[in-house]
Amino acid sequence: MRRMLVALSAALLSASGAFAQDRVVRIYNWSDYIDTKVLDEFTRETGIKVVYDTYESNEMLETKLLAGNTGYDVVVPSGTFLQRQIQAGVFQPLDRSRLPNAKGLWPDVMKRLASYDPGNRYAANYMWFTTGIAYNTGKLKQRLGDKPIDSWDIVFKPELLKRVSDCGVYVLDSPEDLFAIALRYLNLNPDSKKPDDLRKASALLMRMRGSVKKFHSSEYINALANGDICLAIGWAGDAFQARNRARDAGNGVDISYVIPKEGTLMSLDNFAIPKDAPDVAEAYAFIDFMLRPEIAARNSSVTNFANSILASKTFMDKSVIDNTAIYPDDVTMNRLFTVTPYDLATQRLVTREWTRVKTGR
Ligand code: N2P
Repeated sequence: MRRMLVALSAALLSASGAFAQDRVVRIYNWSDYIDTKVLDEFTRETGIKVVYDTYESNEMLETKLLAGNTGYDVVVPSGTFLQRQIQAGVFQPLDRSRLPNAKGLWPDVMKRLASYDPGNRYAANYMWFTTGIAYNTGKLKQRLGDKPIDSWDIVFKPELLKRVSDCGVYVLDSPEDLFAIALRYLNLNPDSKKPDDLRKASALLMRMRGSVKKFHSSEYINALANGDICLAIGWAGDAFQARNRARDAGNGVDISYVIPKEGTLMSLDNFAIPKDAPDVAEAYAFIDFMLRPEIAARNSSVTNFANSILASKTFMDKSVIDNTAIYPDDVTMNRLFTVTPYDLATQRLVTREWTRVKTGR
C-alpha cells in the first residue's frame, strides 16, 4: 500500500512537474539481504527516495516479472532465473557507462555469472553463496552426541533426521536448491534434467517430510536464533545472521553452518533492471551505489553474504571475510557446483514433484 501511494504520488507530482526533484527508486530484493542504513545513506546523498519491498523466492519475483509492469526499477534474480527471464525479454541491457563502479566487480564471479548472462549484458552480481545446513550446536549435540555434522546424511537418512525432528527442522521452499542437492547426494548429476533422476531425487526428498516442521525460505533465521528450531537447510548468510541475532540476544543459543562434505549448490543473486522500469536513471544510481566498495562491504558485514566487489574486502568485518563458509577457500570451492535453468517441461515436473514433497500427496 505504501508503495502504491509513493508510486501514485510520484506519478502525480512528475505529471504536474511541480516537484520534479522528488525522485524515487523502487527496489524489489530478497528479505534480510541489505544493511538498511545503506538505503538512508543513498537517499541522503542522492536525494532519491527508496521504496524497498522484499520477497523470499525466485518464484515470487518471476511471477511478477512475467506479468509485466512490476513498477520496480531494480530486481535481484538468481542466475538460472535470470537466464530464463533474459530470454523472456523482461530486462533491459545494462549501460556500463552508467555504472562506473562495475569496474570493481570480481572477474571470477562475473565469469560464473556469464554462463547465465552471456557477455554480462543484463546483470551485475550482488551476492553469491552456498546452500547448507544451519544448526543449533547444543541441541544437536544432545541428540547426536559427538557425531560430526558434516554430511547431508543428517537430512537424508530418515533415522538420523528423526532424532533431531523433535527440536524443529525447517527446509528452504526452493525446489532448485533441494533437487540439486538431492541429486548430488544420490551421486547423480546435480544439474540433471532427466525425469527419472528427478523422480529419484523427489523420492529422497519425500522421505524427509515427516520430520520437517516447515518449508520456508526466510523464517528460519529468527526461528534458529530464538531456539525454536534446531536445524535448517538454508543459505549461508542467513545462518550467520541467525548466529549473530542469538549472540545479540544473549540467549545462549549457538548456531553453526556447514557446507556438507558431499558438496553443495553455489548460487548468484544479481541486479537487473526491468525493461519497463519507471525510473531508469535512479535504477543506475542505486546499483552503482551498491557496487561501491565501502557500501558492498557494509552489506556483507550485516548480511554475512559474499559480495563480488573485490576492493570491499578491506572494509569488511574480519569475521565475514575470514569465514570460509562465506568466502570459501579453494578446497571448499572445489566441492561447489552450479546448475542451469530448467526447460518448461522439466520445470513443470519439478514444480509438481516439489508440491508433492511439501504436501505429502
Ligand atoms: C537472503 C537470501 C538470499 C539468498 N536472506 C537467496 N537468494
